[in-house]
Amino acid sequence: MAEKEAKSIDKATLEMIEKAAQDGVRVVFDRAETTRACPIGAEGSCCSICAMGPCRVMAPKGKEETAEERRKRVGACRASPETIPSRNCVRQIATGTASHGHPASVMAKFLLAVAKGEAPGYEIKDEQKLLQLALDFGIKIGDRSNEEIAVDVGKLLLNEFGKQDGELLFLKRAPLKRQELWRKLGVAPEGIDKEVSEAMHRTHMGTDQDYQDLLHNGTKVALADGWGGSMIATEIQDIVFGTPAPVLSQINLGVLKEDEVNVIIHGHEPQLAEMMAVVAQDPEMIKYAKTKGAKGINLAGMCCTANEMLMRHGVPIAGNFLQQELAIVTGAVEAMIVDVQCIMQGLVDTANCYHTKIITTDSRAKIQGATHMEFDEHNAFESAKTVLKVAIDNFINRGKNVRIPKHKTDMIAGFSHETINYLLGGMFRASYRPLNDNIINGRIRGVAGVVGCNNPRTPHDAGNLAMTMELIKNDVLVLQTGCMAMASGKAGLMVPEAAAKYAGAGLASVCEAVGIPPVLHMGACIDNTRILMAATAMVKDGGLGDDLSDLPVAGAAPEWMSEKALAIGQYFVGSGVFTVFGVNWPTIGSKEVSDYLFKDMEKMYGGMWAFEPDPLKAAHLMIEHIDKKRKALGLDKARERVLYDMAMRRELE
Ligand code: XCC
Repeated sequence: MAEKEAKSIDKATLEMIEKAAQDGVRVVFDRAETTRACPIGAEGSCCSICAMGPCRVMAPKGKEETAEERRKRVGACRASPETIPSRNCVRQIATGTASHGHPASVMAKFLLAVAKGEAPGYEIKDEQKLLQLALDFGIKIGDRSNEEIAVDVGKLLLNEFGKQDGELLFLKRAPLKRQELWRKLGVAPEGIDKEVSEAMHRTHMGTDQDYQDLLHNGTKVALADGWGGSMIATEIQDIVFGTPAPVLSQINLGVLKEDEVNVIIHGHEPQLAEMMAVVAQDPEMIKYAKTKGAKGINLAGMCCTANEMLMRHGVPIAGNFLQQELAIVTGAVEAMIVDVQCIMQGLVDTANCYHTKIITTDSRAKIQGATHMEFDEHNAFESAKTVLKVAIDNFINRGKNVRIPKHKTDMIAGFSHETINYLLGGMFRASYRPLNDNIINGRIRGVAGVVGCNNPRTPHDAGNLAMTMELIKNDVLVLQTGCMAMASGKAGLMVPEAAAKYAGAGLASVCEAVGIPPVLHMGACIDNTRILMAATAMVKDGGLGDDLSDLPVAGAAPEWMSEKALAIGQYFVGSGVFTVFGVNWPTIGSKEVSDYLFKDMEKMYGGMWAFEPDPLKAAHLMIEHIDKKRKALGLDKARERVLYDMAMRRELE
């Protein structure tokens, strides 16, 4: 039992790990035991960039290295133990940037298709956001239709990917001081695809061989993600699907239903998911499901698609990254519909043990053994219907070996930075002023973005939750996205009542006054840009310095696994935010490289990395950083006072 508990802290997950074992099904938790992480690769000391290698350059453990040993510890080309992990790390950042950027370019084309009437069934939902972008970009509004304006906006955004010079348009959204710093340091990205391509070239054998220069370029490519690809995707999705507003739903495997057709949408691109949400409610489809003996159609999400559907439609979430196979183990899932990223190949093996159909829908992501049914956004309604029919037809094949865990929790999602603005200041005086004021008076100590994945090398959800609880207990307001947000949702931290239960007195008093949870769900991983925008709004509102690096804020990904997380972390660091990762650190094999990232970067960017696998210690590193920033702003006294001043608390009640 103890060993099983070590795999997860989530009861539904543990129950399904047990069922998988009973059913003789191997899932990610089992594979992580038999396929151990390679210790050389894990510390970044393996170079497989050319066929002279792979070359391994690990430092000797537990003894001093002699000068002679150090001299010989290099690749065949003489690549140094600093160049190798830096090069690997920059490649990972570039992949992460591409993984947000390529879907974002598809999204820009999608906006054009919607605007030109070539994607029936979709429309422009957030006119205000479209017009604001047009204004920002100097696009004529006049008496032109939304569609005409959207064509110009779409073209301009699509151009951001292939651009070879100039500067990314959204850099201008950052505080002025930050923009100037990026220009001075030469890391202001020019084009999203250009930066990815340049990073791949620089990391080719025999090109950039100065680890500092490599990592400097890593920042530039990461900024092309945060202030480029990801931001573009978020903005377009809001325009076409609507900007999220708070919505109540439920999370965990208990959202699956015994008597309905269960369909899980898993992946990252919301175009199909949006249409599935419509089609699943179509009376004709529900009637069809009834002819197969089901009471209805139950749609649920997994990973980032889940976040998208939750915050815009209130569609429940079945689980986060490490629960994808376990959803199938319930025996109650008729189809899992997947697109791109974070889809484990193990899904097919697991599905073969039950009746579930794995349906791939994206031309860029096929899986051997799965059924491929390409989604056509130009004929979205029919496409979605065809896929859904396959799921409904499969209901009659559901076997007797069904066990759905009872566990599910209420959660509120949909805190876009615009919504936070309204909630804090009210519709007619929307502003971040109340947040800044409460930071200044010390009721809120600071703000943390705690984001990222699950990783089977560390107990599922445990680090995510321990860190979040520690932060809110210490009056730090926590903003979350991705699979991390789901860990908090499952634990009941995303309802307003959680403030009184788990948050420190100062934070709880503000949450109670505004009616928000102490942990705010801000969306999918691309929506980390909403956190950048919230932080920028705090700077612009005044009183907390004049750059992002002045703010009492910090970032973390305690259970990260994806290269996208590294890109996100690097764009936070490059934007001036102290960022701490858990599990493993890709350059830990080199003290020089790690020192550069953990210490020297602060001198350049005002933000730096830290690696701390203990989530409580990591939370305290973040709190220390927040306190350091408070002190620099002269706010340390305010916080000392607020702890004792009951009159100040009563003021709010
Ligand atoms: Fe990580 Fe992004 Fe994937 Fe979940 S889904 S495992 S990247 S948190 Ni986005």
